[in-house]
Amino acid sequence: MIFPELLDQPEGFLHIKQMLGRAEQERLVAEVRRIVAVSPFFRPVFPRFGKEFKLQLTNAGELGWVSDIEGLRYQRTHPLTCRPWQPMPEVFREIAVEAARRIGWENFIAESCLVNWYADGTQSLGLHRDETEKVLAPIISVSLGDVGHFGLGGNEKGDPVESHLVESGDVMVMGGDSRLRYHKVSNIVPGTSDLLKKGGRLNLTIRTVTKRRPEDAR
Ligand code: MD3
Ligand code: FE
Repeated sequence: MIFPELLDQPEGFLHIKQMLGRAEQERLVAEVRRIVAVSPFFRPVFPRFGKEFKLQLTNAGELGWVSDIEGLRYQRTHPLTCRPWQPMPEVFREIAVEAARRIGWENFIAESCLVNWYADGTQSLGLHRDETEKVLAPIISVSLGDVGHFGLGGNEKGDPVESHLVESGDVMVMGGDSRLRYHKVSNIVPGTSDLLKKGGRLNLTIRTVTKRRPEDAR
């Protein structure tokens, strides 16, 4: 089967606009509320300098991504409560498996879900690449709430950045030769969605961190 989204996409990067309908978006938000009740959002700091991130985050799954004065890493527990992360919701896993399949990646392993919260228009995420993971499986991104601007760069920090509008219900897949591209998030537009009562934008990134699929065994 050929998916229309596979046409006209740079290799490995896929933006599936409106993959999720309103009811499914609401289910995901309910899961996030459940996660946050046990694993509250926290504002991490950058390694070495200790400057705070603009956004807040939490995680679900076996491993969660954290940043503190010591460095960037995945760990099994919340940095403030010291309790294990909540299990990966089955609906997160299902969406990630389906999205990964659309770039030809079968049997995606959902080991970690990083939940980013951009509370308002002042919160953003600077240009970076995701390289804390031990395995270069695709990363699946789910946008919920207000519209944001996702900037997709290249493999070098100075490469041109193309801007994508990301709306509630959009899913992006970053795999193949796009997996290590630089990217950023800026200009969340307040009042563009009524999904979240308080407004703002939630982003879920569903990730494989350490596990290799049987077919990747070398
Ligand atoms: C492109 N989050 O948490 S997800 C992040 O909307 C992060 O919160 C953004 O970047 C957000 O690290 C965007 C999209 C994303 C994730 C990984 C990528 C885009 C990517 C890897 C390669 C290229
Ligand atoms: Fe990233």
